[in-house]
This record gives sequence, structure tokens and C-alpha cells, in this order.
Amino acid sequence: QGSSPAQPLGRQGVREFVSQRPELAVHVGEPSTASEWDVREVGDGNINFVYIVTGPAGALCLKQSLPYVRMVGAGWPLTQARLAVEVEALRTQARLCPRHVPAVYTFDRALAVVGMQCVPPPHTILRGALVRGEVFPRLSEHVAHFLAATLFNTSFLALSPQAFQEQTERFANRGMCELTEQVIFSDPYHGAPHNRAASPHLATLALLHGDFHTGSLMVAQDSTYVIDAEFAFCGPIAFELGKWVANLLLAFFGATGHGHDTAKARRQEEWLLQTARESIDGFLAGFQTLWLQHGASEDGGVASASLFEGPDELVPVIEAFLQDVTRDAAHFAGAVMIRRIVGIARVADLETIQDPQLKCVEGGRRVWARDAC
Ligand code: ADP
Ligand code: SR1
Ligand code: MG
Ligand code: MG
Ligand code: MG
Repeated sequence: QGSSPAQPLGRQGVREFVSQRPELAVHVGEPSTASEWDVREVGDGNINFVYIVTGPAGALCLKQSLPYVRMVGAGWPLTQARLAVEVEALRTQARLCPRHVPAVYTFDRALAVVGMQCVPPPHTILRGALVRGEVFPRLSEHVAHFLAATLFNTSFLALSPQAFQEQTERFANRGMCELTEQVIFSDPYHGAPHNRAASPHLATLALLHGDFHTGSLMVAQDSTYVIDAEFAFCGPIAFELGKWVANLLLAFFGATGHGHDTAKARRQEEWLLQTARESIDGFLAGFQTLWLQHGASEDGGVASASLFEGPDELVPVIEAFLQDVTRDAAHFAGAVMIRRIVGIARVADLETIQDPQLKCVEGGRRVWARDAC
């Protein structure tokens, strides 16, 4: 749990934290200029405090985990070990996919604070941009690349059994998995006789980002960063894909509710569906390519060459595997959409729609609100 303070660092605390650490100060400015640094708390997530520090040499992002869920307060304790998991996951993802992951500069375990690369403007959180009606032509390509590279290379297909076991233990992330089980698979169904439980086959597991939704991506027209990996764990690949598609669909169902002109909203709706399709198709193609490439090597993982005669034998196996993953992703997507509508942590895509009638959608079309809405 750690013994770090239960208070946010605050602006002065941030200045002190950075100026005492040369590996951080180098990104902001000489410590002697610290009193002039601009410090803004920008945490718009549900869980942590996040500061952007700007000085003469540039900007830096600090993320601080307190021992509770920010949106609820001290009444909902949460392990601070989540930040160590986030740091490990960001480092693993940055190794596999450096273009789309911010670099970690320093991690203070005792204080539960990480200093990392500040994703620069004009990058902005995808969910907010979607509410503003924006589209990002290269997003599906970037997401497909991130998903294929991180999920294939951390799966049982690519790693040796020993390495996979070690990764599973390192990313047990028990407290955060318990939170996910509660808020996605249990709470929204109170009163139901039992909760859904996933029982994936071993090979369909990989190191997941674990919270891969539109609030965890910072986007610009030509560039994408994936942030906020505190829920990382070795889990079903389908969960990652399902969360992503579910959040694009939530934006889709909200698109006509934000007062944009009809043509803009319709264009965004089309782009959202296309992005969902293309990012999943791109992931499937990328994952298959990585598997075939891996099949030509002998280094660890059940995808190694010796198990199959050649591509003729291997391709149908890959296709069947990915078909299972895709089907499970659709099931997870349903659960994720339900939790975002009825559970804690609802989303701006729907919550910011003022007109209750516009919140009622059916099959992508607005319908007249009924009493039940
Ligand atoms: P939480 O875990 O509470 O959801 P996040 O890691 O998602 O926190 O960060 C909250 C907000 O802080 C993000 O929505 C984003 O605006 C900002 N942020 C987080 N990491 C960075 C970064 N590396 N660079 C710039 N802004 C960031
Ligand atoms: C208390 S639940 C908070 C939620 O926010 C995060 O982004 C995760 O999705 C988590 O389930
Ligand atoms: Mg977040
Ligand atoms: Mg988070
Ligand atoms: Mg979700």
C-alpha cells in the first residue's frame, strides 16, 4: 500500500518535487526558476491527480495516486500499487510501440508519483474531442498498430511459458482487477442472481492496457498517444478490443446530441463506425502478420514454427483464434456499454446531452422519448 501522503501534492509540492530531481527539472527549467513555473492540475479522470508543469525549458506531466478513488473520496480506498503497475505497463508498451506511448522519466514509489513526457498540444483527450464533433483520420491505423504490437507480443503466442508466467505474476494488479470486476461486471447488475465471469483460454491472454477507452487516448490529427495504464493486467485480448469498440459506439449514440449541425454529426457517426471497423480489421491483420512472422522463428511462445508445417496449416488456426477473440470482444463491448450507462463512471458522450429526449437512441436513430426514458 505504501506510506505516501493522502493529500494531493499541490502546486508548491509539485515545484519542489520537480526541482529536487534533475532528471525531471531538465524538461522544465533550472530549479532556480521554479517559482515561475506554471503548474496546472488537469486530472479529468476518475481516479488520480495529474499536473502539467511548464517552465522555460518545456513541460512535464506528473501523475499522483492517492490511496482512494478520487471521484468518490476516502470512502473508497484503492491500492497505490496501481501506479507501479502503470509505470511497468507504460515501459513495456513504449518498448513495443514507442510512437504511441509517453516516456516515463522517473517514478517515486514511496510518494506514489510518476514524472512522464507531457503529451504536447494539440493532442487532446479523444472523448472530449468526440463530444466536440471532431474526427481523426489516422486514429484507426494508430490504434490497430498499438493493439496488434502490444497484445501479440505479450501473449502466450510470443512469449516463452516462463516469461508469460513471470509477466502474469508481475501484473497481477489485484486491487484494480477487483475494481473492474465490481464496476463493470457486477454493480450494473445488482439484483441479478449471478455476475458474468470470463473464462478465456490461456493463449487469448496478453498484457492489457486494461482501461482502453476514449478517455485514455490523447489525439491530434496526425498522432496518437495512449496514456493511463494503471489497470494493466494479463487478461483476455477481447476485453481490450471490446472496451475500445464500446466507447466508440457510446460516442456514436451520442453524436447527434451535442448540438452540432446535422451534416457534421452524421459525418462523425460514419467516421466512428468506420474507425471501429478499421481499427479492429487493422488489429486482426497486424496480429496475423506478427503471428506468421513469429512462426518463422523458434524463440519462445506457442506460435513458434515447429508446431506447424507452414502458412497453409497455420492460417486457418490463426483465423479460428481471432474469430473467438472477436466474438468475445462483442460480448465485452455490451457489458462495457451497459456499465457506462447505468454504473458509476458514466461518460460525457451521453451525460453532456442536455435534452433527455435526445438521450434515447435505438439502433443508432433517435426515437421519441417514452415515459420510461
Ligand atoms: P486517471 O487515471 O485519473 O484517469 P489519467 O492518467 O487519465 O488519470 O490523466 C488525467 C488527465 O491528465 C488526462 O485526461 C489528460 O488530460 C492529462 N494527462 C495524463 N497524462 C498526460 C501526459 N502524459 N501528457 C499530457 N497530459 C496528460
Ligand atoms: C470507480 S470506477 C472508475 C472507472 O474509471 C476508469 O477509467 C475505469 O474505467 C474505472 O472503471
Ligand atoms: Mg484516465
Ligand atoms: Mg486511470
Ligand atoms: Mg469502460
